[in-house]
Amino acid sequence: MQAKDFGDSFHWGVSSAAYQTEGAHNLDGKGLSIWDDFVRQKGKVYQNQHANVSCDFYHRYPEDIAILKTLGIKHFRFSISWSRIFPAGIGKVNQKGLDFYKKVIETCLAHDITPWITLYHWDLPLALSKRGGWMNRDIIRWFGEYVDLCSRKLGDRVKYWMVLNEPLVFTGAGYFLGIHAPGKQGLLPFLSTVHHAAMCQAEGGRILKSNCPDAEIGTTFSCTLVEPHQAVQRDIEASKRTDALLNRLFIEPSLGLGYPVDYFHALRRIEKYMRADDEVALKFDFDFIGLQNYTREIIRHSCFTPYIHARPVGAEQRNVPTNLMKWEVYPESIYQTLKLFYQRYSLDKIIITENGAAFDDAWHNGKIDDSQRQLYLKQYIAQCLRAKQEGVPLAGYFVWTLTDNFEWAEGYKPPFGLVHVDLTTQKRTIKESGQWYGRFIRKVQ
Ligand code: GCO
Repeated sequence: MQAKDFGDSFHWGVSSAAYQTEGAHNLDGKGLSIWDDFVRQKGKVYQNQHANVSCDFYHRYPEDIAILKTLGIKHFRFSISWSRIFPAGIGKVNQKGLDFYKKVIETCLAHDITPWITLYHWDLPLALSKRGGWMNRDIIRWFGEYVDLCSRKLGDRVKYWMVLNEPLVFTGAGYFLGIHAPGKQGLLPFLSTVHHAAMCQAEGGRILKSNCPDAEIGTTFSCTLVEPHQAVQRDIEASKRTDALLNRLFIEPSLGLGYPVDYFHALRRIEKYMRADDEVALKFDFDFIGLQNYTREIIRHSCFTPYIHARPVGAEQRNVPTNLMKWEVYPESIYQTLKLFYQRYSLDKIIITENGAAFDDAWHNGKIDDSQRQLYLKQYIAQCLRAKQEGVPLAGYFVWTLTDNFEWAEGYKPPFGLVHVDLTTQKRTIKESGQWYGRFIRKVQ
């Protein structure tokens, strides 16, 4: 396999996110986000770690972008921190925050690197969370103000935009399970946030399109190959419900198909939050769909799991290869997922906006020999090629992630980066996987 098999116009990149990398959590007028607050609560994050400094992308972006240049990575996906732009979520703009993103964009462009911006990667302004956050329908207006400002101020230089990052994860982990910020739990907080996030997904798309008519507007979804544990009716039904939750919940309303309530009955209660014209307002015709795939789940029926009556059979129980997140390493999952999304929805353009893995990295003679990550990437990329050769309109692939960074509730324990960061000295060391990825993609460019 060679990168040129994907074609000359294929976008090879890396992805990152503001809260996970920037640090500078309270500098230059930035307001706090729900993650700044969540990490202060004891016991929420592995060893009570936080991202107040993290890998200090806020000050070290020139160095990190220079690494992209050295490796020949021409596409860089990063997110904007809403509370750096609007410290209180709405109202007064923090010019220094805006200037920071302008500088990051300028630095990318000066190095011939294309910036891809995600508007929301989970760091809601704390001030808005205090007013109900995603549970409050007013968020459609608040988010609209934020998207409008970013696209007007930065739109002349940015061609690729994504509205939300993995809405299922921030609603599910943040408002149902309570394991991510803001730590809310229950079906009703979850359903209200799902509906408001789905409304913002479409509304954000419309605002971007109207302010930047020449830009390509996308949004991203986490997606997981779901397979039944055994070929018995109960497990098959359980895996359909899980698929509805993991893979269909946010894309289907945007395509005008509504929420997948037939497969997952508890979702019917979402109607409580819907108003007369919402079904139409939920639709938006995205220019591309970002898919983020890491693994597959094997699902069995379970009477004890509320609402969904399904539970995963963990990778460890199945004796299959795993990474540090305990996720199964199963390269075919990305192929199957690409095929599934394409066949189900006839999408015109798909980008793999994230794929990658956390492994224990070993130092050898001053180098980080992360052959497992390198192998993982090679195998997953080969499965992407297989899907592309079978007609899936795959136009890009982004590795999660450039530098080791703050992995949410897992803290710094699982490193996903192509570049190691010593958090004490902030020294960057390109891992063998990063060198390999660079060599691999430079062959076409
Ligand atoms: C997500 C996010 C990233 C993660 C990555 C590894 O998918 O959770 O987009 O922020 O760090 O996926 O878990």
